[in-house]
Amino acid sequence: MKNLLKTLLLAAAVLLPGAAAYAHVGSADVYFEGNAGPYPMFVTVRMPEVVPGVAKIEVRSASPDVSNVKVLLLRLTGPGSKLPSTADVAIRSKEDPNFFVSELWFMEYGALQAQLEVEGSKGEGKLSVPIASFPRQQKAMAPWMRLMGAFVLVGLTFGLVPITAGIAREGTVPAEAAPDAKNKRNARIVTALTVLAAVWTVYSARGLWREEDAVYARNVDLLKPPRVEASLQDGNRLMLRLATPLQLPVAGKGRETVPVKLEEVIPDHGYLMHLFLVGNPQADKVWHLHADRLQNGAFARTLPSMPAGDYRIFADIVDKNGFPWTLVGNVKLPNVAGPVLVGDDSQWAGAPLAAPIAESKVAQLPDGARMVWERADGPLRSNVPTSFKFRVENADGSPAGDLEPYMGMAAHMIVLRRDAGVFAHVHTNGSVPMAALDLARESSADGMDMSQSMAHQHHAALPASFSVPYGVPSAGDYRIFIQVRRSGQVQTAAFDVRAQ
Ligand SMILES: [Cu+2]
Repeated sequence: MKNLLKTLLLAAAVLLPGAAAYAHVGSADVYFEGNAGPYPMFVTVRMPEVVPGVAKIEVRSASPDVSNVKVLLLRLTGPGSKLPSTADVAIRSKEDPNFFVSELWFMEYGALQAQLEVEGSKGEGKLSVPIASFPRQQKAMAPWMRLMGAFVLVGLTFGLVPITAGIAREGTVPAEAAPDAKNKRNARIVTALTVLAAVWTVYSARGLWREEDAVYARNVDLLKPPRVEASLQDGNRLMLRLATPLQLPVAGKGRETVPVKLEEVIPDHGYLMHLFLVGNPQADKVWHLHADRLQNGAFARTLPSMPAGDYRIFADIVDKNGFPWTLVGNVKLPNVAGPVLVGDDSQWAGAPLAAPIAESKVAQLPDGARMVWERADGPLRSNVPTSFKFRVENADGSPAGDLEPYMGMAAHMIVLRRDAGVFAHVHTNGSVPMAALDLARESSADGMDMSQSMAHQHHAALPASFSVPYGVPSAGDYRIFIQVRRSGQVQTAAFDVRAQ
């Protein structure tokens, strides 16, 4: 009975719009470019808003020789990563033979992966796409469904009353005889008992329903971007602490959670924490720093010289299971005097985000060079998988020849919506964290394409043009920062755009 009710409750969960969540803020869908053996693929995972829920996995092959794509879902790490379910055969589009779509049920929270098995004229290939699965909102039940549920529950339960009473009154009475006094008395007792049982059943079903609802609401809350509290010590040391401990709920296990320890986060492209401090509310200054972990799970970072002001904090970490969290917060700083930026730390300052927004496609770089956003004509559309293409050119317009990997990658893109409801830190292979990608490669080492591994990118001469696969999740004004390294120096370009 309990399981049946649970199934009904889950099946009936319909909802209220709520704030979207974490790992990247407000940007849950996965955009990923990678090779399945010989086949370059652009994969988009459209995440369900509720879990359990159905995700749509869209696969676009860059080459026309792919004939078949299968997709299966499994955990990113641990025993579950070795126990694949049956693969779903993706449906090939009739209009576009290079486009395949698969729909998969997401039942669990946490770090998962979609494994693609691709067949074509060049043989087989595999590709693993890390996915962060979490419920984003709780939906209110539609009134008609609420009414129907109540009717079924109350109607069926109390429907037992006349049935049991009838059995008690007439079950033992011969066909043509009438029930005697004893039969009638039994019937009254049975009626009373059945009514009591029916009331108890409906009452406990209501309790079970409410508990299930409360647990789900709590899970949505636990997986919202965690708040970080910031304080300044010794004039320039920024201390970061979680407002409440991180917990990953376990789907379908009531109030069970797994604690996520900051002591156990894993490095993501070389650092445990990518710390972004963004001028608030103008987005006219950005620092991309890397904080050190202290023994008690707190993080700290000695700040460079910074002007007084209000700053938004976005701090990206990846837990040991490959689940990415973006910690968010605010800090008011006085004028800070600190050391000069070195190594992979970087900074940008520019014009405030204008209102109304002034779209830009060209950004000046420090030495007279510029970065050009090769944007298609027309507005930027939200939720459309897009290759954000950029080109770095010298002052004379020739392609820059001095691009080097910055933390192992050609470029880092930081996407910020004006109201900070969206923050994403993405790379040339997409929105998945590099640390999760490394875990996916470890967990399925057979036949995986390693050519994009960071190790292979070091010391390579990089082309002046590159692209970042991503889709902005919602309409609004965005500032997009692109960070590259040229001749040993990190340079940042900013572009403004309104998405529809
Ligand atoms: Cu990055």
